[in-house]
Amino acid sequence: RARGAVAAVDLGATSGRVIVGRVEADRDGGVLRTEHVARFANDPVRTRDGLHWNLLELYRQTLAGLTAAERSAPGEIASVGIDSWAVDYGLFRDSRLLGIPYHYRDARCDAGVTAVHARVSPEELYARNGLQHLTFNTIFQLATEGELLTAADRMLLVPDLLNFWLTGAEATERSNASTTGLLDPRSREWDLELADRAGIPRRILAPLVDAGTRLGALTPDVAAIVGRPLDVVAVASHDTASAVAAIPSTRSDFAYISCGTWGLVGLELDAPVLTEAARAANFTNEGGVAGTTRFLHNVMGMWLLSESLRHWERSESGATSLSAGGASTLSALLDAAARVSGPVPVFDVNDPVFMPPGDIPGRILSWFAERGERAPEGPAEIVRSIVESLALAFADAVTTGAALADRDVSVIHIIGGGSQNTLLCQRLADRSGLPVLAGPVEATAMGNMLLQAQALGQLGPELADLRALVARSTQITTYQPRAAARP
Ligand code: LFR
Repeated sequence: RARGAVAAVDLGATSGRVIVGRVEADRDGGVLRTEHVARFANDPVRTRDGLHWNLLELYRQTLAGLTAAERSAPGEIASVGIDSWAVDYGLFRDSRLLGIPYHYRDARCDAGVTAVHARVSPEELYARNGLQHLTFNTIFQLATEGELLTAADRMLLVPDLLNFWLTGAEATERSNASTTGLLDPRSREWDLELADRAGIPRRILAPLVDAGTRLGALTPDVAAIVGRPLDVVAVASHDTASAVAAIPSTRSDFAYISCGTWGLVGLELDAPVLTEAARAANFTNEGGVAGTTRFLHNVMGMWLLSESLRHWERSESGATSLSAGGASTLSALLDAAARVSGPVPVFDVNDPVFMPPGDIPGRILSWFAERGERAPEGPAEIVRSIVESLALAFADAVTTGAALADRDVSVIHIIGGGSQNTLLCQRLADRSGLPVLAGPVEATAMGNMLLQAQALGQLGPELADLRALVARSTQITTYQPRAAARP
């Protein structure tokens, strides 16, 4: 077996981290040991033309993180892999980045949706690309680019873009390509005819590669910064694909919630479900590792909590009312929310009004006011209402996904940052009537690392080999449904 550590660069919508991992063999089949070597904020920047990712800063942090990784394990790192959120991209001409990549929460996409739908009906689009309708799907974003699209000779999604800057290799990894709206979910090849009809030049689509493909070594100037010409591997570069790969399950009748900024709720299938019912329910067919389909629905997720907290911390009156309640951090707020007794009103977390950054608590209150319903009062009740509404939306999506795919579900795995939220996990168990298995928190980075370990031949070739290793390497918490607590 090849030896060596691997480094995962995992970029989330609010923060990034670089983790070094080693598969350590033991009698029971080995475990993954991990060490965080860098953490950094990912703060978007609003300019006159909209909301952007600070991509240069993310690249700088990636270089700094890889330098730290090399220092923590000198000479030991066998490969590096990058994953991030999906759909967003940079356009290039002659290898030069054109413009500053947009954030998917920017409000520019409506024109792109209208333009694409005028050429390809929503029904046909779904039959061809299997994607739930999200206004920020790459195909719609590209349709808003105008002249820039005419000038461009390449489009690279965020992880592929960073890989290009690190190595000079231009490729699009398939799990993330599956979120563009331009990939055929059956053949996993670019749908060039669809691109033609949507007015997207074929030349901007890079060659596709599968997760696990070696892209090349760091270029000499990058290697000089990092300390060594490390090898870069395309991992399942869509963060959700890496997270789902790391579900610590040994069975197949599970639903999952990859719970970070978003709550991605669904099932793992052998083939896409492209029915009209799946389209109407807004379920997506994204590409997973080892030929699997991630049949899932985007639920608004922890964004509602993190952005509410940011709003309260920003606004003076909020800060006063928070400290008056003795709760200034998320964990204190969640404790207070757990103590709220009596029924708490719930709202539709997927209402698009909650998409843009800003005053989420205010928008929640307006949501109730517009419907003439009683609204939650004060931060603790608002937080409880968010948690209850998320648990309800998650449970509903599990039921809907199982029905659409005609599958039985006996357990829900929740992974990612949201798996630490005990109130959410318990209420999900109560509302779904199913046991909820929580953890690992760092599922995405683990999936990233283990795919590299697999490519190095350090573990068996099956998805089951990878998952068994995660199960041996993490503490899983079980939440049983409480019949009396069902709403
Ligand atoms: C989660 C995620 C979702 C995708 C959203 C936007 O981080 O990747 O899977 O729908 O971000 O890219």
